[in-house]
Amino acid sequence: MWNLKKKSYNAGALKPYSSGDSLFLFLTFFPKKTRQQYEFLIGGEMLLQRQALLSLTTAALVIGSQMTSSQAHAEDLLVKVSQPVSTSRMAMHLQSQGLRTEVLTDQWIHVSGQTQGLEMASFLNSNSVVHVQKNYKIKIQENHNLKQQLADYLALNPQAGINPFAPSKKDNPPIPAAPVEVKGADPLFSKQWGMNDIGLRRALEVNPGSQIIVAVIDTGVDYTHEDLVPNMWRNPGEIPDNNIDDDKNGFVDDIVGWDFLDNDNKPYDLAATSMNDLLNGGNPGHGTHCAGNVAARAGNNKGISGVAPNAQIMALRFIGENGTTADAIKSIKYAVDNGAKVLSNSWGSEGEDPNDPDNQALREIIKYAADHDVLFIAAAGNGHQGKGYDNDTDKDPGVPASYDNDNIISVAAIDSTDKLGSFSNWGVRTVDIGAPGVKVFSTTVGSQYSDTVIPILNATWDGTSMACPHVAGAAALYWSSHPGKTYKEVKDAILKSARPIPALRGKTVSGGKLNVEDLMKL
Ligand SMILES: [Ca+2]
Ligand SMILES: [Ca+2]
Ligand SMILES: [Ca+2]
Ligand SMILES: [Ca+2]
Repeated sequence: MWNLKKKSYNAGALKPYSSGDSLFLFLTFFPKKTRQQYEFLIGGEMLLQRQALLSLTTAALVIGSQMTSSQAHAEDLLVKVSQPVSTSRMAMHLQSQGLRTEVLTDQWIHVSGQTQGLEMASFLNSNSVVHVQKNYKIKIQENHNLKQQLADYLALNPQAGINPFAPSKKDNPPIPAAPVEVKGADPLFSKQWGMNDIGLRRALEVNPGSQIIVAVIDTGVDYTHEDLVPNMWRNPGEIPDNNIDDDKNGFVDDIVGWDFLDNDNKPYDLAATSMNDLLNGGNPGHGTHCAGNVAARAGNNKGISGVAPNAQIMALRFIGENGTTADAIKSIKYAVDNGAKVLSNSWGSEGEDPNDPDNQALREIIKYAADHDVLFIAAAGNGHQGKGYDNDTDKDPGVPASYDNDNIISVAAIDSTDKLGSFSNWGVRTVDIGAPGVKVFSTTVGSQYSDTVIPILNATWDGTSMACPHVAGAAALYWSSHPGKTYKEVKDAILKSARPIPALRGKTVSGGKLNVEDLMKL
C-alpha cells in the first residue's frame, strides 16, 4: 500500500463536523417535518411519494477552509434504491433533475453533480430510496518510510524535485498477444526472498496449479511486461479491436480487464515518472508490482515467479491519484461477473468510520463476491490515522480489510526475519495471516524487476500491499488444484497451514505466516 499522502488509511479519523480535515464533504440526512404527498412518473412506473419522510440535504458542509467553491457545491453520493425500483429508471429521473448518474449494481446508483438548490426531497423518499452515503475516496496506501526518505532527500537536494527521472510514459500501449513460450529457469527467482520463505518451490512440486482468474484491483498492470503478458487473462468471448462488445458484458473490446478510472479497455499501470509525482502522491507502479507476486509466469526463462504461476491476471484499474467507492464497486462487480475467483485488494478507503456501517455499498459488493463464491484478499493496512505504526485493527479497524464479511482474508506484512513490518496493521480478531511485505522483489513497469521503489533513496517496496498478493496467489494456487472447494474451505486451508511465528501470535487469527508448501499438502 503505497501512498505518500497523509491519511491514506485513516479510516475512522474523519468524524463528521470534526475540524482539521478539510477535503471532505459531510452529508446530512434528516427527517423533514413538513410531510408532502405527490406523485411522479418514472419511465412509466408510477411511484407514490407518500409522506416524504426524509429530506436529503445535499448541501456539503465544508470542513476547514481549503475547499474550492466548486468542490464545496459538488456532491458525490451513492444511492441505494429499494428493490422494486428500477435503477435505470431512477437514474433517468435523477438525470432529468440535472444530476449525473451511473448505475453500479441492481440497487446502487452513483449520483454526482451540482445539486445545490435542488429539492432532492421531491424525488427521494423512503419508498424508493433506502440508503444514501458518501462516495468515499480510496487510495493505495502510504509508506511512511518512503515519505520520510523523500523529504530528507529533498531537503539535501532541492533540485532533485524538478524532474529527475525519465519523461512521462505513454499511456495505453497496445495489448500484446501472449508470446510463444521459451522454457527456462526464472533467473531472478533467488531475489524473491518471499517466495522462498513461503516454500513456493516445494509447493509447485506438489501441484503447480492451473488456470484460475485473479483480479488485481489496483492502479492497473503493465500488461506488456515480459513476465506478466503470458499470464494476462484473455477474455474468451471478446474479439479484440473490432469496436464491438462481442460477449455483451457491457464493455467493448475488454481483453485483459478494464480501466474504471479512465473508462477504457487498457488498464495500463501509468506509473509516476518523477520524484515530483511521487511527492504529490503519485503511483510508482503499485499494481504491476502486486501482479508479479500473484502470477508472474514461472519457468519461462525470464524474471521471477508468482505464487500462482498458472493463474491468469485480470487487470482492473480504478486508482491513480485517487479512486472512489463507486469505481471499486464497478471493479469488483466486473471481476465477479467475468469469472475471477480471487480478488487482490491492496487499497483502503478514506474518511470512513468503520464502526459506523455507513459504507453499505462497499460491504454489499464484497458480499456479492461471497455470494458468487469469490475470495476477497485485503491488505490489512499500513498504520492508522497518520500515526503510522503498530496499529491494532481490532480497536482501530481498517477499511475494507476489517469488515466482517467472511470472504475477506486480511493480510499483515512480515520481513525476512519473521518480524512484523514496523508499519503493518495487526489484530487478533481482524487480521488473518502474515505474508512477505518488506523489501519485496517483483515486476515493475517497463519489463523491469525491483525491490526498490526509488534507487537513489534505497526506498524499498514495503507494505501490506505487497503481502496481500502473496495470499491472493496462494488462494489461486490451492483453489485451482481443488476446484470443488468453497471460498470458506480455501480460506480455512490457508489459515490452517500458516506457520506459527512469535511475531504473529496473539496478533493474527492464524498466529502465523503464509506457507504454501504446507497448504498444497492439505
Ligand atoms: Ca465485452
Ligand atoms: Ca470486441
Ligand atoms: Ca487506460
Ligand atoms: Ca518468469
